[in-house]
Amino acid sequence: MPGDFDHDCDVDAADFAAFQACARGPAVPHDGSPTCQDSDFDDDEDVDVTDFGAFQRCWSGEDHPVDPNCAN
Ligand SMILES: [Ca+2]
Ligand SMILES: [Ca+2]
Repeated sequence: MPGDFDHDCDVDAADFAAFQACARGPAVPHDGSPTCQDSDFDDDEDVDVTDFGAFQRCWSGEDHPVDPNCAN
């Protein structure tokens, strides 16, 4: 699921921590790890505020299932 980096079907603070670890700002390439590739919602090789916007749309809260289409 988009934004669900720890694969427990929600998007919550634990997932945000994983996202933050990849966030380096616009035009700074992420490290290429699977988590960072998933954090790069718009597939432009960075994890920046645009990706954070998509992450926010996917935020569901602890133990609330994420919408599979949230990032669209
Ligand atoms: Ca999660
Ligand atoms: Ca990006």
